Amino acid sequence: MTGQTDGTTMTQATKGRVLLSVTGFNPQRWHELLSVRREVVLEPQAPSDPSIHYAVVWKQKPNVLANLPNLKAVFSIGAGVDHLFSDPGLPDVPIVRVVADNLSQHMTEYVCWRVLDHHRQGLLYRQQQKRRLWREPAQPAADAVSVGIMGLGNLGRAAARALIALGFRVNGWSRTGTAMDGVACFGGKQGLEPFLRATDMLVVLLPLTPATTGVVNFELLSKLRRDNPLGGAVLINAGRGRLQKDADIARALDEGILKEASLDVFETEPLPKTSPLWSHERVFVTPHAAATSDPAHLAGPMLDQMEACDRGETLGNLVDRAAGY
Ligand code: NDP
Ligand code: OXD
Repeated sequence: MTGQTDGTTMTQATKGRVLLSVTGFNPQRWHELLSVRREVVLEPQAPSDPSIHYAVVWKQKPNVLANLPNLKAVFSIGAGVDHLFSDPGLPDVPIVRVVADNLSQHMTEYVCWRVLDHHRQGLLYRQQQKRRLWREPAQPAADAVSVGIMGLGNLGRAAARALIALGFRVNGWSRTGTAMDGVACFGGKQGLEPFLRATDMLVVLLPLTPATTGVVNFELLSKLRRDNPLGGAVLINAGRGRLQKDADIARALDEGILKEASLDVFETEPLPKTSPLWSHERVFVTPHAAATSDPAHLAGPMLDQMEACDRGETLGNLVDRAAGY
């Protein structure tokens, strides 16, 4: 039960209900955890169901939110919100996205894992092991390698801090070019080329918006620094698949523009079985698994925010609709 400011008491039954609208995974755990404090439904009773005050969504069915008259806010189950904006019936209510230490920690692990594997020549050692070869290649120092992070937001900054602690030189590119200690920061269109020219290993942690769609293309990859101690440029994308052109990455690898790539996201997901990226010997594929939202960490803070909203307080972690992230 939750006390209200007007002295009445809100019970589970009198609080607005939560619509949980998810495609692509089983929402059972989210259902259990959100139901602890609110009634949760998987479908509105009618398109204009007045009992629904909040929606918790991941790739919701198009138009399911369009006509709910008492909807106060939509909560994205992920940090990214492109899945919401692709719905033509998205209503004009506040959108809250995931910003959580637990998610940043997972993404930092993924980024450090992939950066270190490329840096410490994991691919070469796996090939040598298959051939029972006992050979030690030259090992560049971390401070001889520049990792450039495209998208220096919550996840990019957390990864940058860990990479700095590991000894890498870190560059960051963002829309505004906001400064960060220990990172050479570049901003906007004019900052992109100098950022790329100073980067040996590119980590993409951008949101997908109209401005970023397809940005990781052949032309961009051609500007990365190839003459470096790693013996070539490396791409790591854990942002969104439609930031990149899959075919351009394959071409860049085959033409020696890229040495290796680690890809967690793809233009089409699941990655079609026919994609040449699956079998490319210099590509490391993971199935959009770099940082998965954990309901055990996220459902409680979402319910807290719903209660704050009911009390008339401002919501946190709001999406800027004009910017698209
Ligand atoms: P934030 O909103 O905190 O940060 C976004 C960053 O991207 C900011 O630095 C922003 O610039 C920058 N940016 C946005 N648009 C542009 C642009 N047009 N040009 C240059 N820079 C731009 O997002 P998060 O760090 O929380 O998350 C980033 C993305 O990671 C998510 O949107 C999602 O797509 C992806 N993700 C992937 C996961 C996975 O498992 N693969 C898991 C979780 C998230 P500025 O600082 O100036 O605003
Ligand atoms: C997210 C994701 O955006 O998991 O959080 O992709």
